[in-house]
Amino acid sequence: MTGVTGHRRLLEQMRADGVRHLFGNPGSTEEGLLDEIARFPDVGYVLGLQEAAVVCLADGYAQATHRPSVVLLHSGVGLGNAVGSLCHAKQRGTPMVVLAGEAGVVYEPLEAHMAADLVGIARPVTKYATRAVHPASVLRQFRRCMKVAATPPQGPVLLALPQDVLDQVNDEPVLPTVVPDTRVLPEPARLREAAELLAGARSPLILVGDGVAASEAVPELERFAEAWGAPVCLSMASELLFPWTHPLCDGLMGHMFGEHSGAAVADADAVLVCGTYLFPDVFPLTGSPFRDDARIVHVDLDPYAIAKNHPVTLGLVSDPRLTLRALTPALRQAQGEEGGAESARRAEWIGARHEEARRAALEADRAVRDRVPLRMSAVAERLAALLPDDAVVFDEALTHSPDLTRWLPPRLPGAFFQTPGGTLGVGIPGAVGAKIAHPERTVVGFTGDGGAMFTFQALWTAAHHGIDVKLVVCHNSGYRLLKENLVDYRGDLGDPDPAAEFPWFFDVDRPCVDFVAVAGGLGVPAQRITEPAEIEPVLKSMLDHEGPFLVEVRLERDVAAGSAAGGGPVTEVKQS
Ligand SMILES: Cc1ncc(C[n+]2csc(CCOP(=O)(O)OP(=O)(O)O)c2C)c(N)n1
Ligand SMILES: [Mg+2]
Repeated sequence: MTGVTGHRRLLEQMRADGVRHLFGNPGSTEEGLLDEIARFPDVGYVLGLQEAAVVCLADGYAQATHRPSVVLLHSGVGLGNAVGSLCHAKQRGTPMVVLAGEAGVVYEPLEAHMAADLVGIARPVTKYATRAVHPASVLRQFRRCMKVAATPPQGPVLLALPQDVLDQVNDEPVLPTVVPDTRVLPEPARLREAAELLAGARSPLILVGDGVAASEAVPELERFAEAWGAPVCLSMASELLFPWTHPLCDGLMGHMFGEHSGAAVADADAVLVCGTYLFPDVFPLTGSPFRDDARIVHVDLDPYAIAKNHPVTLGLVSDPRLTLRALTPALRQAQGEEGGAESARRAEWIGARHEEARRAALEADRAVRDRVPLRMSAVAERLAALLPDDAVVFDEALTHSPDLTRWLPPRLPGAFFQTPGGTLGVGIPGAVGAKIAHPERTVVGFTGDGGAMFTFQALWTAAHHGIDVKLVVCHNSGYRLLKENLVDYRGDLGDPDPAAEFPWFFDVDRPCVDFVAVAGGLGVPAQRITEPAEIEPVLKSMLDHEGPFLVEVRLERDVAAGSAAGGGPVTEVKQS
């Protein structure tokens, strides 16, 4: 055959789009494409040993770069393994293009072995799913996928690639993908209207989500919150949206019970919602939890998210950064001098309340610093002193996350990632992916002993590719979050002793998983911390080691009654 096949053209297209890594697990239906990869040393192949882990590796990389990552999976079985991770990617809006190989269009009528409806499998867990069927449009479809994945609201997309289509000569032009510019502002009159609705509030509230990070609007959000004297509550947050050290930061809202989200907004007479949908709970309230007289302004690049479940007073399809930047002077003007002074007094009062709560929580941590079994706060306190300022934290510590983030409070955009709830197992591969994106920075990933078991294959990927990531398993020998949520559930049913006993299968302890051995078996050196005296030396060995390293921390497993309570200036993660 003369001419270039679709396999090579597709890789040329990826190169033109600046794709530097293909995250994959190979199979026989993609061999034409796999065989071409060696010709493209600038498009590296990152080998993952299970597709759930492969997608989470690509997810961490995309989170850390805000650009689409590209994944290459094998047929229905590979895509099937990836579905849980894609649920997570869709929920958090990860820009990602998933390519899935299949034998060929010609084999479809034969219902050949392993033929599967890839588009049908992917559709519910992607933003867009399509299949290449002709060599005149393979690159066209790839570019469309890149564009759809990268355009707000970002998300994962699927392109199914029948090998017989790519085997043919492909004469398509290779052109960089065009992503539309979405830096859009509302008309000045609408901005004034928004400012007037918000000005004069006595109990204002800001609810933000990942759209703020996608728009790189953190400094603008700070200025606006300060001008309005409003607490900022983090709704769907999988990265830094607002510095947790800022006096107006009210913490995470949680993702479990609508009553908690409802309580967080119940008193507000004016609410600015920005870059999120309401409410991201597993059990959301069906009625609106807002006050009847609350004035609600929702700013989002995703029109679907605005007034999705509950009415708002004014919806603006616009870019968070530009809108917050323009809204701040408009608000100052609408507030007038007296209103501005009132907002400043309120900001001071909120800040003092948060500082008092923070100081009390740190004091409580210090009081249990030497306890055995260990508290995660004791480890986090020591780690905070050892980490460089620009270290990247990837947090899937679940029930230990509040202990962790009290001592390592996220401060800088791009330096903190967190599971927003959903699929378990994002922590280890997510940190590996983030380290691939930031090889020059220290990256530490945290996961639970439960979560770690879903995607520990990514340890091998780190060892194989020499990815110098640091990983901490918060080992409490079980599914503590499920215990906490059961305490809540029983409490709601009026159980007088809701923490009395739990289903035996919430414990994962006979045998207790030995992560030092698991990591060793996958080529990653590891050490265990069980006693306070071991904390500092083991953390130092981890940070001093060149190459991937895992630390298993044996932690308390008890659950206190009422530990799942939400709302207020707490940093809490609730997952399903
Ligand atoms: C793929 C998947 N399966 C099951 C669950 C349900 N689930 C939510 S939290 C949890 C336990 C997590 O345990 P671990 O990671 O050890 O954290 P801990 O709760 O102990 O802090 C489980 C099983 C889930 N969220 N995702
Ligand atoms: Mg656990």
